[in-house]
Amino acid sequence: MQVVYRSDYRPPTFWIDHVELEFDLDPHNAIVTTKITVRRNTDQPSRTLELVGEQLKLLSVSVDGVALNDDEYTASSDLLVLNDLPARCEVQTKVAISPVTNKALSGLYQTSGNFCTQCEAVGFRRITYFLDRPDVMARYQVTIRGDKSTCPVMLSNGNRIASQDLGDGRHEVVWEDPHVKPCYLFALVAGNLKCHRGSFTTASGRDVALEIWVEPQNIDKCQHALVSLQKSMKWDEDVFGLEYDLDVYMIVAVNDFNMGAMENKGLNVFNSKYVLASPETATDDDYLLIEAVIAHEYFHNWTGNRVTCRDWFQLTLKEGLTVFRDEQFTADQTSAAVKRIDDVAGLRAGQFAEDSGPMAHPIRPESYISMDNFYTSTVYRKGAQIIRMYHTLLGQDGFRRGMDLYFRRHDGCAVTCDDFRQAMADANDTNFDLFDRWYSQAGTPELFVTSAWDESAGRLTLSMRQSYPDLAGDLPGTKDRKPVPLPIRVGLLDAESGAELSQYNDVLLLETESADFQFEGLDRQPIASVLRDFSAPVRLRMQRSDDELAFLMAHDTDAFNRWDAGQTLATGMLLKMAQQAADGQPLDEPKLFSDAFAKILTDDSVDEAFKALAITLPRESVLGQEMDVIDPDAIHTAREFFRRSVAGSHRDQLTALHQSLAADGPYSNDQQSINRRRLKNVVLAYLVSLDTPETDQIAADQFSGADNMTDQQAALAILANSNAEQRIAALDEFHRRYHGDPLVLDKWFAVQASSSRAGALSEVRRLSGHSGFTIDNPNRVRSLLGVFSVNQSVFHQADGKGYELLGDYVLLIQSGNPQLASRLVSAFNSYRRFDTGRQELMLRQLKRIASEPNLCKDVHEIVQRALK
Ligand code: B3K
Ligand code: ZN
Repeated sequence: MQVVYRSDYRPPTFWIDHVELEFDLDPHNAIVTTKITVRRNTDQPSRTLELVGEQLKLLSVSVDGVALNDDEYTASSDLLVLNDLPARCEVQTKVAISPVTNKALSGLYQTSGNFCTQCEAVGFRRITYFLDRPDVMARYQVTIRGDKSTCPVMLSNGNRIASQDLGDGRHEVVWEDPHVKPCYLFALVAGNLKCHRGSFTTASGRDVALEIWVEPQNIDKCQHALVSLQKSMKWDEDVFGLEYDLDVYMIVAVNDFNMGAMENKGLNVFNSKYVLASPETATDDDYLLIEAVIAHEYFHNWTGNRVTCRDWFQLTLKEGLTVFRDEQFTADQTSAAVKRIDDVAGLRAGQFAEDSGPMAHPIRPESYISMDNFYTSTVYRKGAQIIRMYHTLLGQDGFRRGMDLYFRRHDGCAVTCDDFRQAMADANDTNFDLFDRWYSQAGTPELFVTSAWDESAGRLTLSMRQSYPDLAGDLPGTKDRKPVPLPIRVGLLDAESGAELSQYNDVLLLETESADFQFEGLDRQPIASVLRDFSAPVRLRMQRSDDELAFLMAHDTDAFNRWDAGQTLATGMLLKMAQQAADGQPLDEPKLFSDAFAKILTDDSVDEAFKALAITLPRESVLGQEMDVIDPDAIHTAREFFRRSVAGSHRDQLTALHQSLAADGPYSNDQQSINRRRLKNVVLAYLVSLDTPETDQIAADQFSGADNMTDQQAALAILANSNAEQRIAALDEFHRRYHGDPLVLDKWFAVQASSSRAGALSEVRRLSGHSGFTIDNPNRVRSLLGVFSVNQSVFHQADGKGYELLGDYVLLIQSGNPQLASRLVSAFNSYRRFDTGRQELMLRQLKRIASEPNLCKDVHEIVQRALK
């Protein structure tokens, strides 16, 4: 299969200045007529224009109005080659496509009977022959013709400039986008949709119509999305001086979508999961995610659309930067500390794991077979951490200067990560050349820190050293890796009072392999707090006693490190217990953590959301990353024992706390109520871990009495993971009530797929045969199989039955929806980290998948990398 290399980038032989698209919509036989005005690229003199396609049926071609004979071009379903073209001309093609059979959800497809498109990265070629690459930017005019009855609404990018009734039961609408854009930002939506309207007045006084388009039954669930959009628009003006640039901003919610959402110019298409919300159907987390995804796609209007990527290897240019922007936005809307902790927990669970397996790649990859495989947590989340480091080093004002220069230089252009780095450096008269290494090296650096105290000199020395752990296999970006620039935020605490010694607060910059940093003039030995706010995406390796960690957990003024000290403390204890479990020894009581746990719960200086995070134990998969050979059973036994033991020691306190949190009045979605629900539900999980009729009843009561989905779903998930006799009744009741609402039904599947009770795996197998399950809907597949595949102790059941189940579904899904299948198959990427028995069983599935005769290239690429 063809490998694309970053080093092979060449500018196109022609530019496209203008695009005129005409769609005659039909589910089986949609006709797309495309007129492109092309201009030879004088830097790349060639008279040949190669337009790519995919699964297209070519009906006709003409140049400057003259139809070509068969011998004047060569064409296949995926390539159209025109020779001897003049320097400027108009090329017209007509093709037929079949939206209703398009199960890949890329290109033009149908979802719940409506038409919709998805073009990033390379879906536009499934609509028409084109120069389907982001550096070709053009103006678009789009005419849509469709049935008035099935497609009363027909949308595309930009402004609606004309419409007419065609008299035969069909009508026509014409859209024009005044901005140049790459074809991956093209969008079309047509169907039976209703609109929730709002407006926004920009800083310079322009009125923008805001339109959220949804299926009629969902019209009451759009207000949160609308408010989120308004907040995002305001925030981008306030923080970055960026205004919206069209008269209308549309968001369409669709049920079948491969990812979260898509930032098409002026016409975002969203997975309905990230639009629709009501207190009865969406949890607090859903509300938060909706706000974040709406913001993310809106922010792309500048970071992605106005300034886009020269080629797909530069994806982090727009994604890392836009994730950074949405993280800052959420931090400003909620709590910066809690947001940071949530993000880092996600980074460690997903990106750190990716960075240590066969899919490890630099944030700017070197090669791909399917670009869709590189929409990864490395490109997105690690990419955002790299952007954050510029911000940490430059401060908000310096970062803003860099952004301003970036837009001044590159507005309307398709550029590279180097261009961004250069703008940041030039605007601040500094040099970021060493940052290049972050873009070209894969793997998570380890930062080793030791401290030395010189009593007579009153001096503390922190010695720091960075290195990369070796990765198995010959992976790109892992040879001859050099030290990367690491901003390391450090503070010192008085060892007796716990007070911050604020004059020592600093951001140290480690740019070499190792360096010593000294803190002078200290009266007595302080406690160092290192890598505050997680100022660099590394694994911190610092020898600290349990007492020192407990001290930081109690006193650190940096909320992130306060939380992280607790996590590190718990991790150490849990790993020791896992060893005891594996050796058949009795397990130690987690005394030190348990004491700290009780203190946090009564600490008035932190909010409930922070408390919830501080008492949440590290995930099983994160604990696994710290073992030489992952032992899922021992980890599970240890973590369950740990939880039960802490709960047992504080049963009365937890019961009282749950009771007082549950006594809050009716549902409200102010921040404090959200925080209190979050804590309440973590506390409930501790209580139910005690496995007693009384504690089960607390969960059952919460389930049946809840007036909002957050409390109800949390109680259901906890019951689904318990031996409570109310478990089945709760699951049945939930299903009875919500089976008609796809997003809530997803939750019903997900809570069962995340359960680790005995027999959980056969339940997942059984649910895959449930009448509500379908492989045609990505949300449904992810809520059952995606959730199950990260449920460590169940997926990695020693007999390999979990692997078999996933293997079956990868094979079933891959021919229809390659992107979805390739996400699922990635669960096998960690196989080298397990014992030989499990390795064998996972390899068996990988080989079984690899030997499938018509394997799609997405899955092929992941499996080949894993097997290498
Ligand atoms: N840019 C899209 C992702 C497209 C994924 C294509 N397989 C959503 C986002 O990151 O905002
Ligand atoms: Zn994005």
